[in-house]
Amino acid sequence: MGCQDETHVVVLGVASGCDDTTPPDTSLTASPAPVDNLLQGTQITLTLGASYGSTGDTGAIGFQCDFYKYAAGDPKTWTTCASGITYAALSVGTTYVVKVRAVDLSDAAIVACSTLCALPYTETPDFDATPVSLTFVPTGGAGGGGGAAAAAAPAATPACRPSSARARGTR
Ligand SMILES: [Ca+2]
Ligand SMILES: [Ca+2]
Repeated sequence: MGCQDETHVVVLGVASGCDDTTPPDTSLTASPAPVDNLLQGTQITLTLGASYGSTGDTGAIGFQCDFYKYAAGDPKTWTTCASGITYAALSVGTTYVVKVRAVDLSDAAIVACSTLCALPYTETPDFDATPVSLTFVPTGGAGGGGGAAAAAAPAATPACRPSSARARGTR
């Protein structure tokens, strides 16, 4: 097991440290939630979460998002994002992908070192190596009913017209 805090310790002028090899685990909830990859409407809001599990790590957590059109390929451009982020004005029929990874911000600010920091060392990344990925296609429309409600509305309208026509006709 690695340590949870990469802060260097300096004793008698000699710095030593360790490498936190357990980054936070990412979770994601989308609203509205795509069903069979189909997103109702043209925008999506992501509620992000992260957990260190049972490691006892208390490092501050942040998030990075990689959002792109599937057809364009993954740019692997990770930008800082936060829970509640909304992607709006999406194109109907276009396939989008969003990947999210949690970051141990405390350790990301520190270059980890081995027992002796003077020795060359390649640290384990401080972000979730297995990002959460969500693929979806906006279908347009709005409101809670979706296609079923849209189909029901025209059916109800003709039912009203004959009755109102009869009412006028009898006068
Ligand atoms: Ca940590
Ligand atoms: Ca680090």
